[in-house]
Amino acid sequence: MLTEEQVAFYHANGYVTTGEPLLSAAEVQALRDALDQVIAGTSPDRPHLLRNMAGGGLDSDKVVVQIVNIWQAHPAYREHIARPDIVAMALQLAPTDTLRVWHDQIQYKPPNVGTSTHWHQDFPAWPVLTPADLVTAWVALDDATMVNGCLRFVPGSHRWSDKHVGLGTNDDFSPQYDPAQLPPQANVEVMPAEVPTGGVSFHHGATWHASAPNPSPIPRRAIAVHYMPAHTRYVAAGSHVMDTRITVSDGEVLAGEYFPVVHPR
Ligand SMILES: O=C(O)CCC(=O)C(=O)O
Repeated sequence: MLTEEQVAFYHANGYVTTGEPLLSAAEVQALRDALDQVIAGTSPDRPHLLRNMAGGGLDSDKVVVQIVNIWQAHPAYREHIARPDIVAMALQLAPTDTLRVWHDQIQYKPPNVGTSTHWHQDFPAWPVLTPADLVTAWVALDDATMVNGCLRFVPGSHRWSDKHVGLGTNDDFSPQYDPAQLPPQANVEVMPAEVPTGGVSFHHGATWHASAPNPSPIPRRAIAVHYMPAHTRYVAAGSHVMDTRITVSDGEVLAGEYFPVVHPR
């Protein structure tokens, strides 16, 4: 469980890392092996999406392997998204009577060619749901450091606005933003979130975050699970890669077979 200080840190800053690894070495290895199978196309089933997020093929010279809903492809990830320890922590950060998975997401930055994930907030990338109260549990499958492209956060940014229009990335990898959209007390400061193999960091749906390229010989594999509290509702006007899995009507709670309930079980 998270300490009271960690929960308070999350509410103040929009993210928190737990420090010590949560997953054992064997658990991490099982997820790495399953990831290899999914990428090779030899897993029991297929994920919802598998692509190079940077464009082009997986053999390109700039790669972020993005996989959405790897839980659909391999039982190791089906088990991972419902891990009682991570779910219990997510519930401390987003208290609710029913916690569902919106979707999961691998972002794998391969050695040498792994490229950047630009500064963004998750909520504007999810225009099919509201409100922004989702919490993401991001588990490192390799030591994630400043060398191989760990996450970076802007503390407190989840309190400024759910949708900062024009949030982008400068040449020096600092966030590009519009000061006119910030409250007077806002201080745009970037904090790296290094996470050891098997460790977890959590972030809020409106927190500014990014990860830099991976020019190192060390892979940077990670699995993010985006958890939604019970009051998350469908917004039919938006569009998203998960659209084809949504069966509820506009304004209804976003629920269904493809949005597994992980609490209560
Ligand atoms: O894994 C990364 O580098 C980015 C992940 C991310 O943007 C997210 O989990 O919301």
